[in-house]
Amino acid sequence: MTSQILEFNSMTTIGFFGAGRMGASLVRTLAKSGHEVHVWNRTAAKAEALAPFGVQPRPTPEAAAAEAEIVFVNLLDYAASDAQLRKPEVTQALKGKLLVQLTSGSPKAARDTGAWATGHGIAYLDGAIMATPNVIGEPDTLILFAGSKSLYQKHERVFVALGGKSAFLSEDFGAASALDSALLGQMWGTLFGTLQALAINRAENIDADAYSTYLKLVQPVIDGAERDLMQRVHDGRDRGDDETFATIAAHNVALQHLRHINAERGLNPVLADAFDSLFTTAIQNGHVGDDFAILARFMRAP
Ligand code: FVH
Repeated sequence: MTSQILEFNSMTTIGFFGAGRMGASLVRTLAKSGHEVHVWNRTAAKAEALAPFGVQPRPTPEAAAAEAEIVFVNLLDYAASDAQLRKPEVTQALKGKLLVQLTSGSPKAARDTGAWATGHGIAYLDGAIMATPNVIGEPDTLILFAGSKSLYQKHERVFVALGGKSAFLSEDFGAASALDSALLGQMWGTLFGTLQALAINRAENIDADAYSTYLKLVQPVIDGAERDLMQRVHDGRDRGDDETFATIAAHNVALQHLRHINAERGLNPVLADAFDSLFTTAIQNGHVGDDFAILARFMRAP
């Protein structure tokens, strides 16, 4: 009985702005975890569609926040979010509560919203969802948080229910979005590289299964080069040395082959040309014999 009372007491009344693809998944998961969830969505029908999951639709954001201890926001972007949060009646309804921003945005937008919330007596956590709606609530799902550490710890059960690997990063409001941006940069690098490979496969009639087979064989080499690059940039060992796998000169020669096949086959040159511009800059700055890691210097702010 005691644990049931504790369980009941640990249930939280939650306000939620947004019932899109991600918002609806988050809301259903919170309700399934036993929390009372009051949801508002610009298109009311999407909030009402969540009622069968034990969720209570509310006609306005301030109504969704009124009885809540924690208020989540998951709207399309910060413009949509700010337009709601900064309505006087919504700001008033949020005072004294914890606002958890799960809308994607830049580190600056997160810091600006954190400063705004703090200035209006609203506690703030900024979150970055490193997952798609279908895996919300799974044990391996990762959501990054930054902001009020004490309130993250107080409500950790709520956040871990949304993603079992959820983690608190820092009291810097922008930290979750910054790490999200870095990880997205890594993801898009891989996905855009895949697009270039698939374009060549199609032009040269390379069988998809064959390509996958050989990619698996080469993947350890790619992973090893990535580890070496990260370590070298971390250590500052970006000049050519005896352990350098391939110099800028060697990489650049190989890249020209890629540019030639793009030209010969009429493939979109945009990615290879972007890589070429970095190599050209490095070479023009006297780094033809240096390690690939030297390119990190040309990605940073001058
Ligand atoms: N979907 C995903 O996999 C990614 C995973 C990582 C995190 N993102 C971020 O989550 C935010 C919402 O993304 P979404 O996929 O749920 O997007 P939609 O299904 O389009 O839902 C958008 C909601 O935002 C509402 N909305 C849009 N514009 C406004 C506005 N001007 N005023 C008020 N609300 C607005 C929209 O309302 P409605 O169209 O239903 O009336 C939806 O509730 C996003 O930041 C992703 O980057 C998801």
